[in-house]
Amino acid sequence: MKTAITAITAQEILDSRGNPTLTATVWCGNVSGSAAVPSGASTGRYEAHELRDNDPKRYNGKGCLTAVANVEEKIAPALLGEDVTNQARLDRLMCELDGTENKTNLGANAILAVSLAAARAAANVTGLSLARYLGGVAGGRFPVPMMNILNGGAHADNNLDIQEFMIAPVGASSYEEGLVWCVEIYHKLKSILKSRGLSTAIGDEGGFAPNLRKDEDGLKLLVEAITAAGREPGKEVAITLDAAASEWAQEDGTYFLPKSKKQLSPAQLLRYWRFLTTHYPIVSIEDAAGEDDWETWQKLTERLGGEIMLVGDDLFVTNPDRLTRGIEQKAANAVLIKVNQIGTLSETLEVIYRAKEAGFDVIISHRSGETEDTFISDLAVAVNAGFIKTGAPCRAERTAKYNRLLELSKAAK
Ligand code: 2PG
Ligand code: MG
Repeated sequence: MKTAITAITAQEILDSRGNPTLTATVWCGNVSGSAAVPSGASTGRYEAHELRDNDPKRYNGKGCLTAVANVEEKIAPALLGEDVTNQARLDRLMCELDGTENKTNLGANAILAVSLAAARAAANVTGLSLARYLGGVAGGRFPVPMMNILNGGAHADNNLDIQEFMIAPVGASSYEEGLVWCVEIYHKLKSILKSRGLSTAIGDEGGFAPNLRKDEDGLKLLVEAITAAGREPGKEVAITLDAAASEWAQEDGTYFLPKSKKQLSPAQLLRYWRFLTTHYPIVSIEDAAGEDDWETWQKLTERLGGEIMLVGDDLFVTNPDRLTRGIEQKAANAVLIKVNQIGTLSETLEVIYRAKEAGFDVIISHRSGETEDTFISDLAVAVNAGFIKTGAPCRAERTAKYNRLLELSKAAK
């Protein structure tokens, strides 16, 4: 059987923030597939366990040698001889071998590396692109990019509390056209910042990270840049935000915005989002409330859900159970998908299809700590995701994803 797994190897590599992560390679005879695992900075409390060595003398405790050893010494023996195209079984075997809810024993990073590498190996064995292997004849729609061109929050050392100010070319007729628009806007934004003596240094996801008077000024800048690039704000290019408000949530249920040092009650937070969405062409807010604040999420969805996407990232952590709760309670109306939040491809697909069934929008996402791996581009096309969020058109780990989409798009013509 040419699809039988004959070897699995792994090694430690570096991510875009200079922290270690790992890559795994799954072999079927002389055909192989590799995949690397990303890592977040604004990590949700309910994400699957990212296994680190915790050896303070090496990489400040962040080494991934234990995860590498788990792949080679524990996962590999359990999967040898298995059919690489039976993704659901491979993922189930790894989850059983781990035996914990959060993948604490083997590490979600170790499991994910193998899970994704197996899919790549399977695609290579069958001679299909990863997108075609994952999506079959049903896939093939290209996502609208959400480009994070202004960075704040935990992703930059500036004074902006909102983590991501993004542009989405909702009026473009193709992925390529949208990409051109976004890149042109990115460069316009750079010129505007420069002309005002503001910093054009970039944050973790390639967006600019200037100090501004307040977050609202970031929205003004985006509208200005969109207009300067000859696009109509809202109609052709809309704004999307990731507040990453779990970073603001306090024990007592209030919100503290650490950079502006503002304290907001949930009701004030709601009013803030209502104000911004009324005055700016915002079509989506991610993590507009904290990961435990289901009540505010419900209110937000009730009040703003008819007009914009309310995207659960830390709220859902790509977890089927948390998403089901959100669907039942009408908290949010869209889900952010990050493969390493849950740790296997099968569970990721389960969440995507459950979301779609419930009428939720699906946004496939990178992490702030990324690698050159472009798995998420293929995944987005395979599942016909509405959007992909993978940073600014800057920094090779971000552009790799956009470039892979260009490649897939050309191949599809
Ligand atoms: C997010 C992500 C990606 P991080 O919050 O959506 O943009 O950031 O990977 O730091 O969690
Ligand atoms: Mg987020």
